[in-house]
Amino acid sequence: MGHKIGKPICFGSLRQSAVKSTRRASVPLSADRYCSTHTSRTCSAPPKHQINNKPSFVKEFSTTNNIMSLHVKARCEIYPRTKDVKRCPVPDDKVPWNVDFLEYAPVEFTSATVLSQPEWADPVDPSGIEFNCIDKSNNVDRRSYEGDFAVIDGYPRNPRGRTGVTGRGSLGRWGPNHAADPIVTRWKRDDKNSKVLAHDGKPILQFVAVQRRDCGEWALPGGMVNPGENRTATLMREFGEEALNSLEATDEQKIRINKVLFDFFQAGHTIYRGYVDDPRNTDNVWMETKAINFHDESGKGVGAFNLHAGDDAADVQWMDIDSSLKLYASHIDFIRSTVDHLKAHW
Ligand code: RP5
Repeated sequence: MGHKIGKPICFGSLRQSAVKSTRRASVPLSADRYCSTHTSRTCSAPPKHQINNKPSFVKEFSTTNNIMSLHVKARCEIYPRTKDVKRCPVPDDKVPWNVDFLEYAPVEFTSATVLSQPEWADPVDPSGIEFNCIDKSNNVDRRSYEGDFAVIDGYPRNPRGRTGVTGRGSLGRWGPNHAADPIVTRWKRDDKNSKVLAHDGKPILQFVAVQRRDCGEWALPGGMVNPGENRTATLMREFGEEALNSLEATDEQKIRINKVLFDFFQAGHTIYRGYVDDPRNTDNVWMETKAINFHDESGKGVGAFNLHAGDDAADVQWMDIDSSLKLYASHIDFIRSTVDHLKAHW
């Protein structure tokens, strides 16, 4: 969890609709407590049951080592950390851009924090940005794991389809916002240090889960890739800050943590790279990640560390994995693939 988002609170202003094909709202800015661009118009909402009923013709998206279905959390009703930014409902069959949706009238929203242009955010106007390449002027990777994405009148378009919101929401970068997620695992063990087996005879896997401060959901301790940073460095930094509270460690503790993490994070297994079904996504910005599994087979290395929540994490724990888990964004898909990879109980 990298960017400190959702800080209060002032009033924003209207700006041009981010997607030309989207009819622009003409109502004044709502005097809500979010410093944002936030415009809305009535759009004909489909009956609620249509939103989650995936018609059989809807394509499943193939990604590295994984199948991710149509984005769902990126169409959640209320935009995260707002009270009244309501997405225009998008039924499953209207998600792909190549399906006509004439009534589509997305709400436009960019948070106050993003508009204030902190160092991790792009300018309001994306017209000077070159997409689908590495942006050398800022050292920002503007490429997508999904391949080249469309840029309509200067505005990048979400490769997974409509979300019901335009603008940047609470994400800083136009287009892909790159993150890295460490999936740190060990076997659950009993008092005698034997692996604990589930009823199916398979060993139970545990992973390091953090509770996000922004929404209270459990998640992988991932975070945004800083400009110019390689992903291993991001993984180590985020894991150290969120799961080991390295920001508040003494110098001596920091040296020890970094030494163990440096060795441990050398040999990972890539579980996934691609689009994340994150609730902050909009038609113009979206999360992408590389999720890498680091497994402590003996449980004597990182598996023996005492965890301490830090930075954006409210809590941290070694969490047992099974099919009943509910996690932030599409993290459950990454965990499921890790279970398959390590032949663990699900
Ligand atoms: C998710 O958001 C990624 O998978 C990653 O875990 C996280 C990065 O965002 P922050 O936690 O930095 O807000 O989409």
